[in-house]
Amino acid sequence: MSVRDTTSQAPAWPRDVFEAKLRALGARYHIHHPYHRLMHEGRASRAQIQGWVANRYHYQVCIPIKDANVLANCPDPATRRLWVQRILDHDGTGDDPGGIEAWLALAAACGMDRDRVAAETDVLPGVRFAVDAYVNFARRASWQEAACSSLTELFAPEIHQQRLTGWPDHYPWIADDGLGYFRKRLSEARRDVEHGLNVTLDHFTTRTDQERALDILQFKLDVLWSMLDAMWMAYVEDRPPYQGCPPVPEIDHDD
Ligand code: AHQ
Repeated sequence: MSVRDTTSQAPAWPRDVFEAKLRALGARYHIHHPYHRLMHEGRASRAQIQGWVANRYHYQVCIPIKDANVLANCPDPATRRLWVQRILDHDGTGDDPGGIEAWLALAAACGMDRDRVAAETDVLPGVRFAVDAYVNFARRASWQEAACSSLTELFAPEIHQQRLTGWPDHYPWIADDGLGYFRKRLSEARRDVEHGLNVTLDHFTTRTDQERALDILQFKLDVLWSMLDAMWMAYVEDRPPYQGCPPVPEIDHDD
């Protein structure tokens, strides 16, 4: 009998135990990835920071698309009124330029070409696949499952605070106004995750459902970890995709 079969008869965990098990997965949050430790400990080169900024831009611009899929799958106006704020936080409103603009300000503060970042010229295949897996998950899953997948932000305030605290000393070449995105997310992440956690604790009520919720959160942890794995290969191991491949042969043709 598979482990899953035995848990299907097991009683549901109490709400506080379920929450504790979700929070325990923080042990696998990308704050522990060697790439993040490299940046946090001040050991990242300018190129490694710039590579991270360029690739995380793809994640940032896909978040509102992911959240629009959550809205499209959610029949409840009260929930949509809360969830739509996540899109506005990134896309901006009349008086708030939004998180995507703040990320481009971070790129400019890192001495990068805003248009090149916005064109996603340097986004690595592995980053693109991980992020697209997240967007496609939210497209196909129930809105509650997609809400559960956003719970990696339970662990995000610490990582944003680390950057605000450490980067000015470690990376004085980054203009201070570039760190506004991280300041912005400190409060937004806390607000978002309170709603996302309540949706998750309320929706996943059988033991099988609760185990499913843990699997969903692990999937999202995999998304974040895989993005940094791709960046590690490219910017730390200096092994970008196709390095060492022979040139693609030119094929002559008439027109
Ligand atoms: O800047 C981040 C952000 O806007 C979001 C939205 C949220 C989601 O819906 O999945 N997750 C998330 C995250 C952001 N920043 C990451 C970072 O390390 O800067 C953390 C990431 C997350 O924890 O999922």
